[in-house]
Amino acid sequence: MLEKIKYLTAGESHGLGLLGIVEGIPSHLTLDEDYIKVQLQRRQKGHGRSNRMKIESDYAQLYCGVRQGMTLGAPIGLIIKNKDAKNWTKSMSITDNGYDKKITLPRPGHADLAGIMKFGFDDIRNVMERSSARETAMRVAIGAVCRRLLDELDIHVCSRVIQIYNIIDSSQVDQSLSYDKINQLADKSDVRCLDKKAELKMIQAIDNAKKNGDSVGGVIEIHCKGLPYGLGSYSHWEKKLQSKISETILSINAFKGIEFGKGFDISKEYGSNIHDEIIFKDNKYERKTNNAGGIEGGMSNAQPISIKISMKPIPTLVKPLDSVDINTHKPMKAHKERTDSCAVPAASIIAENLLCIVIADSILSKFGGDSINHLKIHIKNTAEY
Ligand code: EPS
Repeated sequence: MLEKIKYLTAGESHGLGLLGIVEGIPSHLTLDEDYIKVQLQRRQKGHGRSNRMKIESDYAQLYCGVRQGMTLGAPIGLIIKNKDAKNWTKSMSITDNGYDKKITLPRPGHADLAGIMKFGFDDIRNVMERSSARETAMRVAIGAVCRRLLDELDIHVCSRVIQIYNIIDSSQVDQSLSYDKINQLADKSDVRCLDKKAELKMIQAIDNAKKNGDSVGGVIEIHCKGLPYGLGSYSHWEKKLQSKISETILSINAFKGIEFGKGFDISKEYGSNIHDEIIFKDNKYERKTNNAGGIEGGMSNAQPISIKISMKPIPTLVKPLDSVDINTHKPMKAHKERTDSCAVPAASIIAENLLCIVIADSILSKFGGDSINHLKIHIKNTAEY
């Protein structure tokens, strides 16, 4: 659970748009719409996305909480309009207009079946509109606000795609490069992969899936550097940093698993091979390796945080799987409509920006500060930073 930052989103995929409110951002942080737009545009790219991304050009309007280019310490309100909404006016009308075309064929892997059972709907559209990953556009905008705060503190986040379908890029990220540079290199690739050979095969894998009416998932890697000791805590279960990160990251649509550092592979090793030995160099502690991925005992240990996340293949399939009609209970193929064949590259941008929310929250929890200057003074006055 986050401690200092609260945020809410609202909005349906084909409704008028998305609303967001974020509370807990200190005053005096310079912020503008263009800064947020960069992250929204990064999220819209990637090989394998549907034509929906050609319709949308996401832009978050800062609606309140910012004055003269500067945060006020008040809740910040944001609006992203759905350009596609004009094509859905009948189906998505807020008032009852008698529209009666219902979707009754739940898609395996989607929220459809559990969603209608939970809320008592007879039309799957009522579930799919909000369970759609469209909502992540607003979360990226909110993440970008938090990222602006992290910029001020010289904390940086980067990401890349290391697997699509069964194609793996096993190269290590060059930690001597700036994270801006790593993001620039990844952003140049249509699949956000840094290895050119793997990139080509990943694109082919997506094209094959698309040709067959199918979809593919993958694995994303994220890094965050510039962190102090002691974000999170060992002292209480809900304060552990890996729990906070997992809660947020695994809330992203289609994300199924998370690993920190060497992750699951660590369980195959002797302890003596895997724990990161400590040295003292240039008046500070260093580590010979970073297999723990920057977190020990539920706290940041001043090494880069490194995480891997797996994303399942998108469940809306052009060649649909077996399902059952919720009215007749007769076997039918699942509902199909416009869909992405792969959204892993976009998901890496979502994860990057959502990680910024957790890190900003952990920084504010540890150091506090109503204004960005107070926060900086508190950090400077804390010896272990
Ligand atoms: C999504 C289905 C597709 C994606 C959408 C997520 O939308 P549509 O049904 O309009 O074709 O494009 O993603 C976005 C709209 C977005 O902004 O990322 C789904 O069912 O989750």
